[in-house]
Amino acid sequence: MDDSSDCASIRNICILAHVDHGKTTLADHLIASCGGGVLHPKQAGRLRFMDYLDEEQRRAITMKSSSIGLQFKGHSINLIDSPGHMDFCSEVSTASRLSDGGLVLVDAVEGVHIQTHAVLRQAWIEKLTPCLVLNKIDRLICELKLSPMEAYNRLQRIVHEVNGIVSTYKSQKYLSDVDSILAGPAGESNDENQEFIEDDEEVTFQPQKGNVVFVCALDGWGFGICEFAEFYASKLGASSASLQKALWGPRYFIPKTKMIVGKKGLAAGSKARPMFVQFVLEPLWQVYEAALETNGNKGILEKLIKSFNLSVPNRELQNKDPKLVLQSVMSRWLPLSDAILSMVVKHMPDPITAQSFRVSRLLPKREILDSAIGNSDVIAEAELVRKSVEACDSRSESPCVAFVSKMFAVPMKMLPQRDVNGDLFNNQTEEGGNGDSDECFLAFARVFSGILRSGQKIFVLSALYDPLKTGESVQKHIQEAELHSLYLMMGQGLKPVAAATAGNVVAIRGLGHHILKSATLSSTKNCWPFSSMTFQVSPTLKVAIEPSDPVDMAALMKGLRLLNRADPFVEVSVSARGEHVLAAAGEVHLERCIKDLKERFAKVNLEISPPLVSFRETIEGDTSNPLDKLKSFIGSSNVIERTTPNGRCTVRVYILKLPDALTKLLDESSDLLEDIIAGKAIQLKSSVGAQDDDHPVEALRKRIWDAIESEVSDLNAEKDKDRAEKYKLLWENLLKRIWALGPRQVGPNMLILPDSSTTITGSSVLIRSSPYVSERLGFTEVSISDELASEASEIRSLNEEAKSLRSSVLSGFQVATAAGPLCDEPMWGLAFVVEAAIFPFVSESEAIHQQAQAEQYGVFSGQVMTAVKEACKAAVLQKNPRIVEGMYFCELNTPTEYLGPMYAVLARRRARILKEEMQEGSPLFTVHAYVPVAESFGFADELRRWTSGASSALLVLSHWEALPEDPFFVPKTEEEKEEFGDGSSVLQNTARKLIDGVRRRKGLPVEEKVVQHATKQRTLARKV
Ligand SMILES: Nc1nc2c(ncn2[C@@H]2O[C@H](COP(=O)(O)OP(=O)(O)OP(=O)(O)O)[C@@H](O)[C@H]2O)c(=O)[nH]1
Ligand SMILES: [Mg+2]
Repeated sequence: MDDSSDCASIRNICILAHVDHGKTTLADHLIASCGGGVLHPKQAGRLRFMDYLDEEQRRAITMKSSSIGLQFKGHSINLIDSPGHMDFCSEVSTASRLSDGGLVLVDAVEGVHIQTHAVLRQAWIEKLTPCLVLNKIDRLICELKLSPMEAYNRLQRIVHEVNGIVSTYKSQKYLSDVDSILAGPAGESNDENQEFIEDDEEVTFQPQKGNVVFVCALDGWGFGICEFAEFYASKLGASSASLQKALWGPRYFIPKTKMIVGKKGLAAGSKARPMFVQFVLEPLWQVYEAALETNGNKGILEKLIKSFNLSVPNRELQNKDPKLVLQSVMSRWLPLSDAILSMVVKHMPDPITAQSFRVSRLLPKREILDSAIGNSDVIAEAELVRKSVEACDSRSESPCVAFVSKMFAVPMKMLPQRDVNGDLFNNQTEEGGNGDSDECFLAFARVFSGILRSGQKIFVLSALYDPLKTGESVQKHIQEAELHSLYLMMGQGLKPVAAATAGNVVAIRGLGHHILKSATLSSTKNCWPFSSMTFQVSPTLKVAIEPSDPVDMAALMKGLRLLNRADPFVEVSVSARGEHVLAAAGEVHLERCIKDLKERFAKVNLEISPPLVSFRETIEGDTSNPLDKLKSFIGSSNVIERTTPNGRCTVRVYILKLPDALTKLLDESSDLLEDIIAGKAIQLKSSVGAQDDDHPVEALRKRIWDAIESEVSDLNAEKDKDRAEKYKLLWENLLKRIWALGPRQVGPNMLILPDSSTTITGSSVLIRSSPYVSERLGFTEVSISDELASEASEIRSLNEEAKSLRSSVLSGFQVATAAGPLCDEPMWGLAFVVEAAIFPFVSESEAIHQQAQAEQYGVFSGQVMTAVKEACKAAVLQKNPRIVEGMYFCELNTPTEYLGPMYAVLARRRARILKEEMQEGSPLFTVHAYVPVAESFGFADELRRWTSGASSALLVLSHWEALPEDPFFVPKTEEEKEEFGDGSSVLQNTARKLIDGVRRRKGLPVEEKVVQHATKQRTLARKV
């Protein structure tokens, strides 16, 4: 940490991109030039230094983010390489949290891809300053054989597209990754010659501003506009500043007048090329052609070497491989590391500048409740801490604050044996966890204020810590820990340091027992924890794990504990049936977790179950007109009735399918809903892309209403106007009666109170409650009191009893929505109107017998709960139940000749194609499709096999979708019978197969014919 005293010379940056766009290759070159000799330039681009795990080298993809310190022209640059594969996108979050700038790479041939959107979004969320790197320029020349003009058009289009993405974030129009991809890339255009003029201040990436560079990471060269502007300044007799502006966009040079003109200044029919083409790309193309073509003009290379005074050793020039000759010339003419790092130094902020605007994201201002006024000391100190983070104050007396974005495990033997003073470490003694000292856990952290020293004692705050609260509940969110040692990271290598000042990234040893995934470190208790990181996907691929030999159970459990700590994203849990369940982001991630578990953490043989796919259950929603649904909802044919065994309570349930948009909204907003329902003061969260977060409840209310209206909006207006009005009225009424959501209080199902006009017979009393959720959401006024006017004493006591049974109705609803009738999976998008009426005892004696009854049927409250649960489930079964499955959004890239096999694979996986498109100027075909989660396992592998590895696929979880098939289909009408026979030979449809699969896994009874084709069996028998 040599220059750390001078904060202004530090840059913390990360490299972000879609998978295989060349991040690690780029990092190699930067390390070779500025990494202090850890990598020989000859190996740069081949070794992939940052991919030091065996698994990473074997698969040739990066799986974790790792950091390295570089020195460049008096600056110390901390570079973090991140993975591009969707399965490891959590590592992108951890990397960007610790960085101030992001180099966004885009492959010039493949262009913007799904993960490019994701990383741009991550950079935006974390308030990183991005710079754009267009990589693999060589492929435009050698592979696509584009002319310089075509190449220019392509590069321009990419820059425009990336700008389009960023501007949508800026204007907050952005909804979700997938939505925007589906809408087609921004600025898509078939007009080859369209000129995008991007000199508006607002546009993020502008080559003429210097925050876009063009590189070939494989051959180690790259340039920005300014390199060429300086070179041509003297030649063309113009200032380099004015050239810099002219070397991108529609600017043309008129040799006669030595003038730079716009398109209008050109003579009609002029063949002038834009200056970027004429002065930058054409010379490049010439060098490539001269070097690579057999009869190329070798004189050009010599001229280049001479005019730029390059010192290329003769030995290299004589090399028989023209590619290597080209590489040695190009990397000396336009060294990659200079182009990238000078851009980084110039355009990316130092920690002081960066923290001053990142603080609003890192430590959002808290709303102090009135009740906390007494704690003014604490508030004042916490404010001071925030100020010094904002200022990146590195004085030793200022409070010390750091953020740990992930924990990672290194084998004990990889740790340096000596400390800063050269003394031997006592590595064997402490931590590492439960005597398993093969692995040591290090924290990947950045110091945001003050100085962190090894040996220092520090508080570890979890995300839930609140300095204003005291007592038991808060104590578990704060611990005190001693930092064992600090290391500077050099890829895999670790260099012990005594201290790290604000603005630096370090690895910390000694927190293994204190931190699970991420945490805030602070020297004072009076500090708010940093805001949590956002992850783009959630771990969805689940498998159950058990040891091959039951004796190894303890080892497995220990291994799972270690894995959970070492991987920022994996989730380990125990299912209701006692299985150990591991949830990973995708197949590649899962495979690595299992390998780690087998080889490093548990070291035992394991049995892995097939993936546990989760489903949802709903009812048929699609009558083309939602108004029909309305009719049947009100109709009495819809009702299901259940009575408790003791006959004192009758439960009537009506069921209604929620509009899809509403279900989706409830599903998405679960965090917000949870806060609202729990009655928490909603903080002004600086959460992603929503300015209307200022009034979250109001905004949600509006979105709910929009979702409902959207369903009737596209009806034939004239004809159905009345009915549409009625439909809205019904919903207006229903929204005022929401008692609860379920399952688990926040799911996408509603429990609706009986209408106040519901008449009841005789002396029975309805179990009612206040519409709690409606009140919280502001659909109705909070009712002051729900006491009923006192009446005869027997009615009053019945009312009391009804009140005490409220929780039974509620739990019956929760239990039913958590496990539906088809295969015990949660329900999805249903509203239940539950009318539970209790009757008074018929006679005195009956009351006396209640005790006896309780013995026979269980207590009354339990009976009511069961009746509600049964009625809800029966209501689903009665109304054409449907199974709902998760869908992946999938992006595939395939060379045209493999389209056949690719479509075959897609068809086998029940995929639905959304869009097919030839990528302009390249032999690749891009296909967007939805693939059911249940069919996605082994998808990528199968695709690779069938297309000889030529096509690639990326999957992102997209949405839930109901299968239209009726799982219980039996041919009934004449036509159906004609087609399918009498039903005995109908093959099970997909929905039924899925349901039976889940039921079998869960050990539920499955209706199965053991002998399918008896006649065939007989034939078989005869043959023997
Ligand atoms: N032609 C050409 N190939 C390149 C260039 N840069 C990288 N590659 C190749 O692209 C492939 C992927 O490179 P990596 O550096 O591993 O890509 P990455 O972005 O780190 O990939 P992940 O970390 O897995 O997301 C390798 O085969 C590189 O040789 C380039 O400038 N030109
Ligand atoms: Mg990589």
